[in-house]
Amino acid sequence: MILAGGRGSRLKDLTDWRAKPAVPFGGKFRIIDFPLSNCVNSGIRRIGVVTQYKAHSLLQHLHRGWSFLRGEFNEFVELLPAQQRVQESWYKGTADAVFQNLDILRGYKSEYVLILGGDHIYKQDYGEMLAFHSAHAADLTVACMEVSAEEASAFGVMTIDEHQRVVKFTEKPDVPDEIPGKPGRVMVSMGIYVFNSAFLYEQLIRDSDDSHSSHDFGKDIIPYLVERYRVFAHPFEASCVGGREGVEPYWRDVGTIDAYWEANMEMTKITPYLNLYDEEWPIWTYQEQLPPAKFVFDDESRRGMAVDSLVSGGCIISGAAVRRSLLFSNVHVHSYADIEDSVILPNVEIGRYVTLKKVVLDKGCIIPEGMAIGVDPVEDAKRFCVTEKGITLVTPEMLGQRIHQVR
Ligand code: ADQ
Ligand code: ADP
Repeated sequence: MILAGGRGSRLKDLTDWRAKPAVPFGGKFRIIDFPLSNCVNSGIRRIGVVTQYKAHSLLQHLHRGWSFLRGEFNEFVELLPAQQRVQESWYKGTADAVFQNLDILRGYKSEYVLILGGDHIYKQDYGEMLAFHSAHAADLTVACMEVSAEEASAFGVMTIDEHQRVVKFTEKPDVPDEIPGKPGRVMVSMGIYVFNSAFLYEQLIRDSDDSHSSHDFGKDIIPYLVERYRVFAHPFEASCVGGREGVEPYWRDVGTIDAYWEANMEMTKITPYLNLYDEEWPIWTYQEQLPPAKFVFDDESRRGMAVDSLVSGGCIISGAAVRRSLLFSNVHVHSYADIEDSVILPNVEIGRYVTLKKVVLDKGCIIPEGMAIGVDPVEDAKRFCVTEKGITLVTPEMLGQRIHQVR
């Protein structure tokens, strides 16, 4: 069950029209492609995606790109939008989102249920986690990783004993408990859970009757279970795919514009942490059929190139220079334009003599000739959204352009 119903409001205007799991990432993908690909590559091919907030582009993407599993082989990606099936409310919390689909979930007749969020970038073999769960005869297994104490308050914080058993769990504490013997380091939940199915159903029913509960896994279910049942912590490094020696396993919450920009920029590095070329662990997505990217060298401007960049199908870079940037599909860049350290979402038109530095351009923007963005932060802040780290987010609405196309 992939939970894809939250808004992700720290992504500001990028999630005005779409849920966070539907936000485009990495020049070609959407965020949800990563957990979905992890499932398929792990051999988990009966998948429900729980949606709620602004789900249109997410549903469209799943419909177009994730219909390749074959029902005949009992493999599927099923869309589970909030629809007030069992009660007159939308999904109140993550546990309620699963509870409201309990009959559908029961119909899958599975022995285990894997529950995860739809909004992180990482590669993980959930099969390893399942094997761990089974070997420890656990009721619930939570994937965990170490973070610094400063970051830890955004997570569910766990204390683990020498047998990997979780002895304490606090959702987003103000003062997180550090790992004994490792000052400044904290063990946190990744929001990825393996449950024994019958046990999960029993607990969801119990929780649904609890009027004090907010019906959330992190806030309610897990703290309750830790005190009463066999809850184990599975270390991410044991199931992370493509990790490199001496490098922390790759997992990114691209929850803010700064983190989103940084994680995208990482992809333009010579050897990114996350290998998108790994045939053993492909990341699947939907992309419409488009002509190949085209580069036109212009003798006058002495330009027509992109370096240290990812350029998708349908793009034309004509007489312009692009450096350390990601161009999603159908981006046209015209002569004398200069683009650096920027993330350009699909269907964007960049006029002549435009300068972009550290900019995230939302889908459908038309940047008029001569405009400079990312050069004068004071001026930019009047029209656009400028982050603490100096990244400028620009949407068609901010440019006074109304969008008619389907996002
Ligand atoms: P958060 O990510 O802050 O913490 P939450 O906002 O509940 O928790 O989101 C979890 C997932 O559920 C997201 O993928 C989101 O899209 C989805 N979601 C949220 N509300 C939903 C709803 N009403 N219906 C359907 N889907 C919904 C969680 C855990 C922490 C853990 C972090 C790791 O609670 O303990 O540390 O994940 O990132
Ligand atoms: P510029 O402002 O950079 O001069 P143009 O829109 O005039 O941009 O396009 C310049 C070049 O881009 C053209 O010469 C052509 O090679 C290529 N181009 C533009 N549109 C298309 C298209 N629809 N199909 C193929 N190539 C195109």
